[in-house]
Amino acid sequence: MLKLTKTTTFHLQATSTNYLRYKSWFADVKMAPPDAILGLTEAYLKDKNPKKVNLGVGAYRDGNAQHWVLPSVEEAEKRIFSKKMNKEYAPILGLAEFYNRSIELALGKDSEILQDKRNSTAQCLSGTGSLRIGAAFLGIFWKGERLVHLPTPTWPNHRPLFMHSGLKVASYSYYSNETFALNAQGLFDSLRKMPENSIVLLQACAHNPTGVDPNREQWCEISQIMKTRNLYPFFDLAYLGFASGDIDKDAEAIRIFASDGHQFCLAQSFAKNMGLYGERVGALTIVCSTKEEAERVTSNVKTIIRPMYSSPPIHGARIAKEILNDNELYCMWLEDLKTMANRTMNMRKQLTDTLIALGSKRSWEHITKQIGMFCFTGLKPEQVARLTKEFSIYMMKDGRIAVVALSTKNIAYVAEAIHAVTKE
Ligand code: PLA
Repeated sequence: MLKLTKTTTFHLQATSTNYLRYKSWFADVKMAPPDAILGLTEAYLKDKNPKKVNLGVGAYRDGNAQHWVLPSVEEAEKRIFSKKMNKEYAPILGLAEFYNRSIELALGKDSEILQDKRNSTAQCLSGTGSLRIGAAFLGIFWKGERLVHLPTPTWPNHRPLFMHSGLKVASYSYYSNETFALNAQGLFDSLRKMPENSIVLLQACAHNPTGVDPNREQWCEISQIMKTRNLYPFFDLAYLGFASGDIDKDAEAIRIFASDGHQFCLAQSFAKNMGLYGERVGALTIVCSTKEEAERVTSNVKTIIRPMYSSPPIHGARIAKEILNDNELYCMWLEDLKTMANRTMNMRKQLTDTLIALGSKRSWEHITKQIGMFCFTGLKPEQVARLTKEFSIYMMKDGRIAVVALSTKNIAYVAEAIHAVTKE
């Protein structure tokens, strides 16, 4: 007869089939740290302070601090529902009418790559899933230096995403903490020093978290250096149209690289620019040297996707497909993009003006100079800690705030709190 002590009773639990569970398989699994961004939402939701503000995750809010379903998306959904469509599986590569328009949006209608059919494109699970399938493909087929260079700083998910695909990760200079601007010289020097045939992750527009992008000349210089050094570009395009409200302007970097003859990977997301966050709509493109090479690449991309999640979800891709294939909806969407970009720029200005009106002596010029969803405030980790502890304002430790989450409802409170922790 077993003598049950306090510890043994913990391990020995009778189940409905009446046998005893006697050991743990995962006893040595340690608690993982919360996610740097989504962990903030978890903490925010638990906070009881009625004044709490979540400036962590980049999710657009309207003037009333509410989620915003884009009118173009609402209209597309109405049309989809009226068609009473089925719920069959999508093909492994997803909906062709979606992903073909998606890549056309990035490369432009007159793209030679598209005319030559040198693109291997697949619908994937939003930006993250597109990056991840691209990384997995490179993890298997990359013959060069198995090293991906990431900008400093970058979106925290880039590092694990490439590492989980069996690639090593290194950093390159990007941003100056002194000038709050691009460290162009440092960036060029970094590129010149990288081992040839390695991979470089480039954020195509609205760099996360800094909100600082190279200008046209600087992109041209980056493209030339990368060509001379045989470096492989992997573009992350998570904010097309969101940076400036203008698709062609935001696609400038990619089009420069395309016309310079680079072959590259491109991960597109429709989370932010169509507000389809939870629908997980995105596309991966691998630009190849010939149509025949693209076909071989595509066949292998399918073998990566199939055992991972089989095929992508259909609803969000149908929405994007409707918008991208119908002129009236497309024009509506361009207006929606402008609405989001303009409100975001307006919030930047209001935040700066309110800080100055409160008597802040610091320079906040960078808030309006930066673009996209985020502002890299320059706040120190201890100031961020005070904002969270004393004011229930949730933001990334590196000082990044989601400007898109500011509204007339919370901006005065946020500005007062920032002023309180930054005045000497
Ligand atoms: N790439 C960059 C540069 C991003 O900022 C994000 C999202 C993604 C890819 C992936 O987006 P998706 O998978 O939703 O399409 N960054 C957010 C959200 C907005 C997040 O961390 O998941 C952010 O708050 O940084």
